[in-house]
Amino acid sequence: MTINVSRSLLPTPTGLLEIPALPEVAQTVRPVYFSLVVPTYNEGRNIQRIVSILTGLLDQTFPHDYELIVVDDDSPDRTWELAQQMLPDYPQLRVMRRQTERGLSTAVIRGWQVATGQVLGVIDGDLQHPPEVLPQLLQKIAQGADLAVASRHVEGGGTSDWGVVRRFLSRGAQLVGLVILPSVVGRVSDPMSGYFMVRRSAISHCLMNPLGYKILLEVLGRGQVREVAEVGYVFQERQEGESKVTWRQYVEYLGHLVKLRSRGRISRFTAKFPVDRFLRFGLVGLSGVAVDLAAFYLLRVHLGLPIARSTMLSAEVAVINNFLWNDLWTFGDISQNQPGTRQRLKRFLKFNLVCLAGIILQALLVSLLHDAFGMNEFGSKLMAIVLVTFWNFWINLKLSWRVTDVRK
Ligand SMILES: Nc1nc2c(ncn2[C@@H]2O[C@H](COP(=O)(O)OP(=O)(O)O)[C@@H](O)[C@H]2O)c(=O)[nH]1
Ligand SMILES: [Mg+2]
Repeated sequence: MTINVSRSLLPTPTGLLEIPALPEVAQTVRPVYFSLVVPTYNEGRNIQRIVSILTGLLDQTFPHDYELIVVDDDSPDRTWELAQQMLPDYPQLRVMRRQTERGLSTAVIRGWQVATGQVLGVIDGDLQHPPEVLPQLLQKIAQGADLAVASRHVEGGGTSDWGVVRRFLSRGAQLVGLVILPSVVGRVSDPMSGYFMVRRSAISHCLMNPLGYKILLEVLGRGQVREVAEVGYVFQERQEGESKVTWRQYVEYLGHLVKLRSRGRISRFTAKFPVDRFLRFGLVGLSGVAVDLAAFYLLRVHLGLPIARSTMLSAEVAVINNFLWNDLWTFGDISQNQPGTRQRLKRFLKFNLVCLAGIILQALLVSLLHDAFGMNEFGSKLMAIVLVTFWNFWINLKLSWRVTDVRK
């Protein structure tokens, strides 16, 4: 009889995609510390392996204090049934077979709705997310992060052997996201990650309404996530089964960004525009102008270099000047948490790229203001400088000096 009970499937929640708070959960069941959802669709060839690896790992860390929730969308290959067969031997395993809804993001939320953990996580069911990273993610949460994301784009992260096109598409999608929804997409280095954990308290009672694949966007866009931490991981190649990603997911991704944006939730994270920081950034920018002119004078007059070379070199000297001041002063508090020459070099490279993009943007704006709106040349240039300074500041804040670690 016990076997019958333990072999039964979880009920599938319906209605609003809202996660209850812990006190409500605790009234009906004994909560665990950690609930990990594994969304699956046609993962029959992976499911048993991943369940046994994950439980093996979690049994060591949280014996009896975790649950593994497989949420399968009624896969034609009967993934859910294969998982169900494991129930008697894996007491921490739960299985849900969804028959009325489909889609990765909603599957994850439905899983979290029946979860009892204080910490809610998600990992792909195809072994492309290395399970060994789990303890590191959990450690970040224990250290105070509200959200710990496994990232391909930080130290220790990567993609096994992705071709140029795939990398380009992935980064392109990220860039589009940064333009449409900078305050959400810019908070993590890998906003497309489907491998992360979040404190229940950060997302309980937020009405979710995701579109498509990118559940992390939804968590960042609607939750109350304060501290974010990242852990590098290498996205493995699929050994068994097939990816379900098609061109449709790219379209859904764009729709998801627009949807999140139009809900006006952005202001909630950014809270207020960081005026202090912006003023410091502006002052550093002005110092850069002086440095630029002085270096130009030195190179052109004293060293007699050609004008084009002097211009480029003096501009780079100004970029270095600005970077150093910004790194020490404007964003000093953030840099402190990302120590080491390597990290600094990375920030410097990003800063350079942003400056370069800023120059191009400035040129475009000047010609637009001048040619299309008939503004005079210097007026256009001044206006373009002001606009690009704002843009520059924002992108640098979100990209070069992004906060990615838990405050010490
Ligand atoms: N429940 C559920 N899981 C899905 C769905 N689509 C994909 N998945 C699962 O989500 C994970 C990631 O999907 P995958 O197709 O491998 O994406 P990729 O790794 O980006 O190519 C895998 O475990 C899939 O089985 C879906 O519609 N419903
Ligand atoms: Mg996959």
